[in-house]
Amino acid sequence: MLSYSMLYPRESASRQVKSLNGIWKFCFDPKGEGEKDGWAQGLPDPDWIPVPSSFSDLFTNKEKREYAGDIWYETSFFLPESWRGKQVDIRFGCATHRATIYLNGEQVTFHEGGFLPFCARITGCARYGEENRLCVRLNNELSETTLPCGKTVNLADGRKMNRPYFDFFNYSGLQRPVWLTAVPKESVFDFTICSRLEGRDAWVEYTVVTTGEHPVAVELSDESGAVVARAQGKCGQLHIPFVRLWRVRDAYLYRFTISITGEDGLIDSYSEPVGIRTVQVRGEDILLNGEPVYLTGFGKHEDSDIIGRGFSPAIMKRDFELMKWINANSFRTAHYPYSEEILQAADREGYLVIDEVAAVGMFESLMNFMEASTGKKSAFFEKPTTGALLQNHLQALEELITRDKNHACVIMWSLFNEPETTDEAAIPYFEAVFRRAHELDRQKRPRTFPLIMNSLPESCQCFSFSDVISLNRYYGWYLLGGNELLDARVAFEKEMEAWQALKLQKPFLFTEYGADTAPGVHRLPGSMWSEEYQTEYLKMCHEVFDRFPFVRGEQVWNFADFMTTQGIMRLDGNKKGIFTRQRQPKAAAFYLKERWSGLPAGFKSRESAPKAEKEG
Ligand code: GCB
Repeated sequence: MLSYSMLYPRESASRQVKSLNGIWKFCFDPKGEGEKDGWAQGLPDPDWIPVPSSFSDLFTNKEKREYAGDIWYETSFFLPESWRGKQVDIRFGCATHRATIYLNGEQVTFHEGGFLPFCARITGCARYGEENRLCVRLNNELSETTLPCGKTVNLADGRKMNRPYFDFFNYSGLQRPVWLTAVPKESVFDFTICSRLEGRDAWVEYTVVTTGEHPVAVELSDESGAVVARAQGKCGQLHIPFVRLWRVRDAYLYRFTISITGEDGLIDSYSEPVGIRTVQVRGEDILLNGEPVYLTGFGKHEDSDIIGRGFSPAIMKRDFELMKWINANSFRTAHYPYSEEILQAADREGYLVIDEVAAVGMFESLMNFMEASTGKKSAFFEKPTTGALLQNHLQALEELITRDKNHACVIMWSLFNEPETTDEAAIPYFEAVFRRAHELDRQKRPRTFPLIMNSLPESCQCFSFSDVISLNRYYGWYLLGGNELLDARVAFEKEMEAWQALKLQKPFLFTEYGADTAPGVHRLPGSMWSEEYQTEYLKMCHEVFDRFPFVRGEQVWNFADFMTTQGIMRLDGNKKGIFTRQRQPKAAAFYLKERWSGLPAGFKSRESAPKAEKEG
């Protein structure tokens, strides 16, 4: 179990929450001497910076934009006298990629991994009724034991540089909200729910973890506030007659409230919106509430102009509006866990989410795609770093599942992106990760991982671990593009026939397919990089998908253009977006909108399979 609570900070009669977002002090520390020089007590001659935001695109100076190494943040806050005697934490939405936290000069915690929340307990060293100084030493260097993977090299002038093994810019910093929280000493630490349906009723099994022994009561209320079920004890079941289920694009959220009461009344209460639904894989079907669903949507990124990977409620809102407009019903959190606020919005909007851990770059290859189709082997899981990497992977997985397990929107865990699977050495590593995901998840949601182009039916050693087979395929882009699109289709179908011949009896998803498209470039006839070609390419892929009844979803790469490392293969970033980085549509958006509006929810399920074949 984690040493801190992952519950999202929420106020209640017993809990206080104060935002620490805003303007902080900031210093680069290229020599890594800040700690020795006493920066934990306060930064010398600091610059200022907004939190949350990535730092890179705020500056006009190249060294700052591309900076790799230590960076320091500082802020101060006043702690009310009334918080004395409570358990006081600073909660970071994330700190990329690792952080040491100091309060009033004293180290309070260290956290590894840049995409999940953690808390620094400050009860002991906090000053009540006074100002407190908070300093953060952050480090954004990549290595083969970090998630995501990469390496850090030295340039001729002594500067460090990150070399990611993945295709997105290594944005870092305090990129998500930071909170100050006060909860009673005896408090709700965690809870887990798991629903079961029986006719028109639901049973919600729950477990609550608290830090004390006083009695616990839970209740479930509907959207009007009326209590529909109650129970006593740290674990039990709630019975909901005539349940309103959480459905795709038709979400209904109940409120789950936990209270601890003592001799003198309420000790703590915590409340969270929850959707009631079941998820299951049966044969080739993905079932939500027992009904087959076909996924439409995208692989996304947290990425936008200026703020980089910084959380922005406005960008989040625009993205959901665009996904609704285009008739998407799902997305994958490529290639790392997203801000909790995004999952809360997906719960509210009824979006299906494939929740991915930041296990990307586990194939030593520039940007993860350069050698993808060459058959190159990098013996990644034979490296001496594998043991330490696995530990970090399992830790990140525990944090992810603990954080996201109660979200109705999360229907699947993605445990890697495009790892090297053609080497037997990968097998024990996969075994450990897949097993752990099942142990951690009370709901036993399906597990998957997207397969890279050279993980083929005949060469991949690891696909059988997946409950759902996810393919990232670029026939017509990295392979046989442009005038060879017809040959691309032939090669693509050949691969699909080889999968079909295995009779896996599992659903397949396309978690990536896409073509780089420069917005505003129009060509008649279409040619690579033009908006016309993106549509031609997508149509070709869809014709292939529609021929195979076991394909149960399509997520285009990518929702929007996004920033990557500089290089000859990328023009101001990756341009495979259906929307531009500024969230305006390319021509293909109108084609997708039409295709997705016409697909029935249970497209290709047993009943509609013959029809799908005919249409294909
Ligand atoms: C992939 C990767 C993704 C890349 C994409 C591309 O297979 O999973 O991170 O951005 O290809 O566009 O090359």
